[in-house]
Amino acid sequence: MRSCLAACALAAFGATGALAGKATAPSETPLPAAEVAKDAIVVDITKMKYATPEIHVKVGDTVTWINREAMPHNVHFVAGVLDEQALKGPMLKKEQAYSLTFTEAGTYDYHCTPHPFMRGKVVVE
Ligand SMILES: [Cu+2]
Repeated sequence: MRSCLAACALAAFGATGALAGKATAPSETPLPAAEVAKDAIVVDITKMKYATPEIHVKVGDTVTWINREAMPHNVHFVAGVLDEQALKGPMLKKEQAYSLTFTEAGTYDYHCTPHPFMRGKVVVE
């Protein structure tokens, strides 16, 4: 299981480039919410909202979004926010998680691709 995860992550890295300018994705593909560490910094997605729409973290922290409802959601940072290219996270089904590790201080706005009224920001201090 562990080696499969590593291989998959590595394959995704080679295929699409997991590195963005100001954040890195530990895994390009969604992970089961059950695999998220107990002490993780989590933004739940529920009722068509990011439960913590503004989250403050430190440089090097990893933020994990977990979709808690049946409607699929993602996180989408437009071009110029984290990198020259947009970072469009994978769609998360219920109880799937996606993480980003923020490597530079700043304020980074995001939204959900199919639901642009769903908005949030990560403030990296
Ligand atoms: Cu959404």
